[in-house]
This record gives sequence, structure tokens and C-alpha cells, in this order.
Amino acid sequence: MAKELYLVTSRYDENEETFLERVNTACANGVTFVQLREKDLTTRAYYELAIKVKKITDRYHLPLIIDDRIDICLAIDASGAHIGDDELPVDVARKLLGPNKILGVSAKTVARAVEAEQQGADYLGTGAMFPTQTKVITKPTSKQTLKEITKTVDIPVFAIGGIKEHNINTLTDTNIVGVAVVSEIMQAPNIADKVKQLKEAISLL
Ligand code: TZP
Repeated sequence: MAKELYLVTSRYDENEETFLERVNTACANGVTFVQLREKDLTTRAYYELAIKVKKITDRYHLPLIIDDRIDICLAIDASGAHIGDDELPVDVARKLLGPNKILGVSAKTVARAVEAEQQGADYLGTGAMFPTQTKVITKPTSKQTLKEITKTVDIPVFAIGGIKEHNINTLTDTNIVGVAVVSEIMQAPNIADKVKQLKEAISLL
């Protein structure tokens, strides 16, 4: 089955127009999932940005997931929300979202993965698999743990964290559904080419 390429956003220091153009280019060239993940915005600014990003993802019929903010997911009728370790408990998030929204959960241990699945997660993000500048991590998740997670749960698992075109080939035999990427796409000098190259790399997994 074709692997998923999950774009997770970061605005870096760009103006909004450039940011939206980058997201649009990534969507036009083959990402299959989009997560709006912006940690430094007020509620109102996050909400307004989410509406603009949803216009783009709707244009390409792509699911839009909102990081950490179930209220904003519901307010703009996004496809779902993603919650990390320090955010709401998974069962609470599921209750708030209802049965029809996608719930993604970060899980870097087998125990967390099992608990998330039992409590209603639809997919998992596991990592960081490699060192990354995008998030403070204590130590990368091992390929062994990733494999154990995919073996243990029935829901799809994305690898995330430090994923680059050149290291995707080390994720063979892990049974991941795809990869989730921030900087490799958002900071690429040519986003269209980068997305196509990443698609090629994940197709070989
Ligand atoms: N969760 C685990 S690592 C990470 C997140 C959101 C950041 C991934 O960013 P990048 O730039 O793809 O390494």
C-alpha cells in the first residue's frame, strides 16, 4: 500500500503568506496528511490560521489535524486533533472529539502505544527517531521500539523526528504507515522537489 507522507507545520520566521504558500505547494505535490502544529500563537491567532490552512487542505481533499487543540479542531471542523505526552489524556480527548474525528497520539513506548490504542487513538506518531532541532527530546526512539510498537498495535504508526530524505531508508522493515516531517519539508529550498523526493524514498520502504 502507498505510504503516507504527513506534513507537520512550523511557521519558523516566515510571514503568513509565505507559510501558506509553502503548505499549499506541499499539498499540491503529494503530502497525504497535514497537521497544523504551532505552539506560540494565541488561541485567536491559531484559530484564524487554522481556517486559512483548512482552505488549502480542503482544496486538495487532504485531512487537516490540529495539534493539541481539540477546541480549534471542533471550531473549524478539521478532520481531527493530535495530542502529545503532556496534553489531555487520550480517553478524555476521544470523548471531547466524539467518534467521528481522527485522534492522533504521540507514543514513544509500547506501553503508551497500547494505552493510546485502547483509549481511542486512530493513529500513533512515534519518535523522535533521529536527532531533531524542532523539538526538545531526551534521546531518540530506537528502531527496535518502533518495530515493537507496530507489531503490538493494530492502528497505523507514523515515524517522526529528524526524518530526512537520506535517512528514510533506515526505516525499512518497521511496518510504519508512513513518515511525519516538519523541517525537511518546511525548510526545503524547493518544496515541490523535496516532497516528490520524499515520496520516492518512502515508496521504497
Ligand atoms: N514529535 C516528535 S519529534 C517532532 C515532533 C513534533 C519534531 C519533528 O520535526 P522534524 O523537523 O521533522 O525533525
